Amino acid sequence: MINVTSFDNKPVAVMGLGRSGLSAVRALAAGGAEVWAWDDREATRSKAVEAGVSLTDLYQSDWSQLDTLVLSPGIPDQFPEPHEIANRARDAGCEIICDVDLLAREVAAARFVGVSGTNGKSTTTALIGHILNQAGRSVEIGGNYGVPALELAPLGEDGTYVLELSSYQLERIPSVRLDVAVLLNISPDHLDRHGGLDGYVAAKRILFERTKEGGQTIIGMEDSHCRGMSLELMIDRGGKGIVPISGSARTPGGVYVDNGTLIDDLENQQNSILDLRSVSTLPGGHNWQNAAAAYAAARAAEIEPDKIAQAIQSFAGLPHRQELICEINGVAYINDSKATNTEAAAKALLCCDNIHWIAGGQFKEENLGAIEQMLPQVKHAYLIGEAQVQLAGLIGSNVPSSSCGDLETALMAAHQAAQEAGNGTVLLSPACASFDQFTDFEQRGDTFRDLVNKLERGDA
Ligand code: UMA
Repeated sequence: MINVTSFDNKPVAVMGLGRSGLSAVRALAAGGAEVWAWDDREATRSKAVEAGVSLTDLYQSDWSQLDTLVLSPGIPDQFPEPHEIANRARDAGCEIICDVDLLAREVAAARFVGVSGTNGKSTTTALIGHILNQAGRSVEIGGNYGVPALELAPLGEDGTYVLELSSYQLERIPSVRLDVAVLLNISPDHLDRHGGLDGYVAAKRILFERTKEGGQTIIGMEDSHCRGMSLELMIDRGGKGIVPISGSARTPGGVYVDNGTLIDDLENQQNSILDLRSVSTLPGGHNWQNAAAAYAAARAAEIEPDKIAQAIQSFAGLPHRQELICEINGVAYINDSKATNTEAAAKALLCCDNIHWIAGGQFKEENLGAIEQMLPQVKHAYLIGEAQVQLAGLIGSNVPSSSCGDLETALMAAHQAAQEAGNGTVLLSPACASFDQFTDFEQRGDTFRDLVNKLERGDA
């Protein structure tokens, strides 16, 4: 854990006592701050008290004594409506930050790599961390990735923090100075929270504003938003420190993947580095783009190409992202619970054949988007949660679908059909948020994995 000393003997407000809020309270208290901590949910407040946190009702507080509010990333301060505590903070002239900013203030000497994008952030963050680790570097990974920034170990100037940064966090990190910024891709997501697509894109753009002078910017070339931003950056920075990457198309002067082969063109040499088709934990073009980004970030840290290639090959992959749980009688069972939007689910569908597809939950979009083109791969869709009727309507009559209600019913139906066929894939790739039936995508994926393991053991 990091002790945050910048508020020694001063009051600081922390609103939201989830994972990031609780760790901020602990880190600030350990550094000598007078922490005023609050959460709207009574149950969460009780849990916090049990964990030793003393509460201060921020609705009753004298805000003139405060100059900083640490606001949990999930609590809005602008759209769809500003939270009342954010309004109070603003009216009192307080700065609104999140836990990641506190980390940056405290360990400013360390190197920082920030990874953002709509999809692929966690895999890329983990892969960069793995490569640096394999190269013997001192490295910590966290942020939106799941480990709150202040839970990480303190690092000195020879250490690197690799942080997954969500659009929510990017809006609250004024002190962060990145040595390497990675923007993978942008497709519509969290639009309500950012007041629309322009607001979401603007939040992602903050990544570049938080990059050190002389730092590197690694940027995906596979969508028009990122391509547009890279052009802007090229003009602003005279082409310096910008590394274009792609999982599918040639990006001169950058890192790209050509027919599965990772190519380093950073010095315009087009060096072949590795056949990514042999890396089973990074399937599909989207993961190849993640690998290209991680390779470029590792090269920015001056790690040798052959060491990077070796480390990519030993990457174990992440749970809930196209995670192969097992094969039963020739049928593969894949947990892709992290796919909470259509863009992410389409990527998993692209990688499989004869798919018994489990989808549904809370749908955040208006149409099937990129999934539409993948429907011919789907044998049958097993739909769950709040969105089951809406998804059935969007899928239409081209692909058979069933409304199954819950995950267990859907899995049993998919399992039976796939086993009768004797091949193919049972894929959980929901294209939806999980909150209608689960606490988060992790609980949804863990439930799926447990059920599949029971099927494998013959217990179900
Ligand atoms: N709360 C209030 N009032 C409100 C709303 C919420 O008091 O009006 C309280 C809740 O009762 C709860 C706390 O705020 O106690 C929740 O805060 P939070 O939503 O920021 O969640 P944390 O547990 O702190 O987790 C956050 C990130 N969550 C979000 O951004 C929504 C986690 O990202 C991150 O892993 C964690 O910090 C550690 O850094 C998760 C996520 O879903 C994975 N991120 C989104 C995504 O990836 O799409 C952005």
